[in-house]
Amino acid sequence: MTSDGLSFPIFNQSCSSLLCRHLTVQLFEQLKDRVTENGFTLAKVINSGVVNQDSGVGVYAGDAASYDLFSPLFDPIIADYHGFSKTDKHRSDLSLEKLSAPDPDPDGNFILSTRIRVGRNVANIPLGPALTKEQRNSVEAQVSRALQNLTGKLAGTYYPLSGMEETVRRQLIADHFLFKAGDRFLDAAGLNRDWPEGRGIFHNRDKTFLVWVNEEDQLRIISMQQGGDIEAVFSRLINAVKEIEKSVTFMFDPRLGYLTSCPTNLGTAMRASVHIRLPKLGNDMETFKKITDAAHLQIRGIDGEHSETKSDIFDISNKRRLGVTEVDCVQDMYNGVAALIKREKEL
Ligand code: ADP
Ligand code: IOM
Repeated sequence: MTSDGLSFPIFNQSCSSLLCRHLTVQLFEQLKDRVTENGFTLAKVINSGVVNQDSGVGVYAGDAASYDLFSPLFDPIIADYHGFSKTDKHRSDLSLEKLSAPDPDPDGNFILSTRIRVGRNVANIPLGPALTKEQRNSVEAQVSRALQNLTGKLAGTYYPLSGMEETVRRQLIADHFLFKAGDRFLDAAGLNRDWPEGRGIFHNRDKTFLVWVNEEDQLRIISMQQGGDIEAVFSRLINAVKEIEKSVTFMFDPRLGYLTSCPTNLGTAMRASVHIRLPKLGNDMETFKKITDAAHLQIRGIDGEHSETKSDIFDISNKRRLGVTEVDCVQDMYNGVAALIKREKEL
């Protein structure tokens, strides 16, 4: 049993999370008494995957030290998800000129919208799952101040979640701009403590540049727009990240890249996605999955992670984020989406 009272968890037969695939009794015994300087324990690392057995991954880090102290569990999960070994080293590259992604759907028949986001966390404080209320509020103050200094097309307003009108909040979620409340995966990871205090959203006038504050990561920097102009979306994101980095220093590890609370986001912390209508491939999931697997892409429902696909519109994004550069992430997405459109036209 861990010092905070957890025995080796029982996983359902249907559980296929990376946690249940990699946590052995031996590993549990090895790690059960370890605690980081911010009080993060094995029980906290695995709680989300124990409570939510339908997790894809099921583990969260509370701070940079979690990735070291609990590395016998994190490293195999990271290797499994990203194909990144213990001796690999992450590389970052945000050069627009290296990307080749002309609009794969210039007539607008398939792609509804394109979105690219990166996760970021402030250096020298814990990650969200171990953040105190005071630390979270001070992240909000620091980040909203930095965002207020943005000019030109990035200029906008920060809207705290506390006090936001319910109709406005719901509309922002329905329009795919804002995160949902009460996510059970984040809840069990300790990421919803003191909700809604310290959380909010910044956006420019056109809602093409947005920043989520204190959701799964302290910042999610987002560039999005209607249609399939991937290069324009990437260009805006690069510009925004560079501007924000002038006033906020982010947590970065020479091996693991940008550190994030969920190991799926390590490295680039980038998810480049399109919402795309594919009625024919949607009826031939075997072919659909063959193309997305070959291109290292993930299929999600259009209402966010863990949402069901309800129609013939899918969220298609890069899966690998660590050990590949930002350019590679967007290129993966472009290549796969171009292949999907080609196949859809043939069917
Ligand atoms: P994240 O990308 O931050 O991991 P989710 O998958 O939960 O998170 O998506 C967050 C929100 O972003 C959801 O409302 C989702 O519909 C929206 N979204 C994601 N990709 C796109 C896209 N290409 N176009 C429009 N909205 C998108
Ligand atoms: N990123 C995180 N929300 N997710 C991978 C959770 C999970 O399904 O384990």
